[in-house]
Amino acid sequence: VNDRVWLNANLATLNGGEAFGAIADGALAVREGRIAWLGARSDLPAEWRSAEVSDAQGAWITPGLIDCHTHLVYAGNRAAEFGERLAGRSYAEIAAQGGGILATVRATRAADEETLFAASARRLETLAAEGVTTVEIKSGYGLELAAEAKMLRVARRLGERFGLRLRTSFLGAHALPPEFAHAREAYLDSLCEEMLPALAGAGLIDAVDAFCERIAFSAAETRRVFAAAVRFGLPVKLHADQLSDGGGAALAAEFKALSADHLEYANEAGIKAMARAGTVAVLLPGAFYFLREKQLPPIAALRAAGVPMAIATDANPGSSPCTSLLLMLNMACTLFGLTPQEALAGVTCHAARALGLGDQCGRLAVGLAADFVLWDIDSPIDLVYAMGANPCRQIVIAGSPAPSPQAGEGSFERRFATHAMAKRP
Ligand code: DI6
Ligand code: FE
Repeated sequence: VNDRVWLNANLATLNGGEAFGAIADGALAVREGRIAWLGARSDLPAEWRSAEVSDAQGAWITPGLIDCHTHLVYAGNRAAEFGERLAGRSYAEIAAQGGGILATVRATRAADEETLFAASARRLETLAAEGVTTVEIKSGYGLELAAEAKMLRVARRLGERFGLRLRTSFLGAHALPPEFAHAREAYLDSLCEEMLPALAGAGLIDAVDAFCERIAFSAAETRRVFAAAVRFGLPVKLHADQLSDGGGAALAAEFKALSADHLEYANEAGIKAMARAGTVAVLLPGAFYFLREKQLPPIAALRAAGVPMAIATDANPGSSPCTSLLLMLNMACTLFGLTPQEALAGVTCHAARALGLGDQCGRLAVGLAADFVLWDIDSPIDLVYAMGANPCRQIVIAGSPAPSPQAGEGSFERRFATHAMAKRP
């Protein structure tokens, strides 16, 4: 692969500091899939003058966007349940009566692997078309070994097919499956002693997640799952304090979790513990919006404590049927009061950290993967401002330009896959 230098671009590096770490009229040089040099074009070293040139034609370049919390792989949908919620039933009520997550578990268990792959690929196509180059996908709609393995295999295959960086999280502790309805301990035995060892052994898990909530698993139960993760050397993440204060933030910090997610009801002590542990706060404005929650996440306290804030879609059929990370940028500002710079950092550098990838991607910096996006915008704030627009012009992953999602024949998935097969081993 030849050296290539991108010229005539404005760079939003997200390397800290003010104004998106912007470099006007910049140059970005790529060698062997990594960023080899970046800076003002006038400072470009002579050795790069002979590299192949890509003219960015005045585009802004940002790091590839990172969606660090999704439940993108599932079958069926819960549109009817949405109707019921609009008529007054609560999310917790529906869950308690066997709907909610368990409705999706039934559909996902019943779906064959190809059907599950096809349904999930359609969602990923939409998500990726907005400049997303790294995606996290959780299991948790199988809740038995075979179905959890099926979900995780589909997630891995999606990553390969789309040529994306993909991280999987095992969310066996998402809900109690019906066959264990009166045997919580037995389900946790099976999770810790059967499912986790088998799935980790098959290389299907990058991290372990749990839903710590009154309607799901207690802090003590979560602790057991985390202890098992530690035995397998796997990092943990946590759905923490979404609907009530269950001490999730402190628990995540205790296990040096990569991230604690949701956090609407997190308390001050938990937030301080997260800061000390280096645990990222993942904010999920789509779920807050779609469930019409009233309790805002403690943004001021997170800021004051210096906890990095990431933003993700939480793409899932029940609480956030959303495949637009750009819309989440807007909602993070309008609903949660983040600044546009905080929002963009939330889907780049901080999202990378939330996946343990902070030294690999999420910023434009020498040595990191050449994952970046060219946007037809006047300023990075445009990405946060517009709702339902997609100014993505081109996506580059590991230095390889992907075809434009807007142009050409056939589905993006097919074109992206052709590209991925041509360019990647
Ligand atoms: N919290 C959420 O927001 C999703 N899972 C979780 O633990 C909801 C998943 C669903 O309703 O299907
Ligand atoms: Fe979630």
